[in-house]
Amino acid sequence: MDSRKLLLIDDDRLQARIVQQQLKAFHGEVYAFEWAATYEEGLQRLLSGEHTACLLDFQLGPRDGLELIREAKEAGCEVPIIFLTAESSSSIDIEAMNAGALDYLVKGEISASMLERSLRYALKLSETLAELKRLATHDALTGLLNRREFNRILAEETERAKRFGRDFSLVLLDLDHFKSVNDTHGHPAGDAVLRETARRLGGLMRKVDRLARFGGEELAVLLVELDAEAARKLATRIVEVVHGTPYPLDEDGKELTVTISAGVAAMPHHATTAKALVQAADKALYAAKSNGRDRVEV
Ligand code: GH3
Ligand code: MG
Ligand code: MG
Ligand code: MG
Repeated sequence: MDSRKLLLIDDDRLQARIVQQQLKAFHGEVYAFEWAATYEEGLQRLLSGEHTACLLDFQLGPRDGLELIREAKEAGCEVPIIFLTAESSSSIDIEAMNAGALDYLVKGEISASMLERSLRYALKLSETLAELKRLATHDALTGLLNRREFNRILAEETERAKRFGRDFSLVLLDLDHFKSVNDTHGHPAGDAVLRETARRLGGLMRKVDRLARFGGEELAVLLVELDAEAARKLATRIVEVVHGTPYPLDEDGKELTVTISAGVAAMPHHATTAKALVQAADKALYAAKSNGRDRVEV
């Protein structure tokens, strides 16, 4: 069973001991336990994002847990927070839920089973959120980043490149005569070619590179710290890895030779905005198509 980490933010040492004790009663599941005794330490730990759930006390010295929830949410924290209050049915519970707490437990009334139920709920929620996030940022057919997420990353990278004077490059790719692949072998075969192309490209990327499905049969690669010449070399390898090995077709061992064209543009050499960079790469891609396809243009 994988280890999950629970964060308790509470200035009361006794409460910390009770919770830690109750976690031991869980059915064979390992919950690592971390205790923060102050507002500042608690917030800092919470923002590390390494916890499955957080139990948060209301009274925390001169500040309170409501403030902490709001501050954490503002900083983008997505860890489910379970609020601990001193007495039941106070307006503080409602305020805590409104501020973004997932649940609340009344101190002194917390049993191991209540804690377990609340934590299971929190865990389920964070898994659901993670899945929704994946669906919103990735393309279902290829598993690559979708265009919206790629554009977000591109804008972020453009800002970073400007601020720190770094190079980065964009490669736009478009499968050649893809309409005829569909027309000749059927749409499912076309889908398989797209998936296989995504897989082959993934094998050429460094961990920091970002690969996206930009449109129908168009892919995009963002290459950090690579100038136009280095990006051209990588794009050439992409073109070779597509052309070099025939793609298997479903029908009795038949194979299909596929080619792809690439357009490269580099920041800041060809453009200084994300929009202009995409335009420059698109123009280069158009040139690759006009010059005979199955090639790279910069
Ligand atoms: P070119 O070399 O000029 O790029 O020619 P092309 O035939 O690839 O270009 P065109 O833009 O005319 O056709 C693109 C084709 O890609 C048409 C469309 O049906 C197909 N396509 C787009 N998305 C998908 C997809 O998800 N699956 C499949 N199977 N085909 C797709
Ligand atoms: Mg307290
Ligand atoms: Mg196209
Ligand atoms: Mg095409």
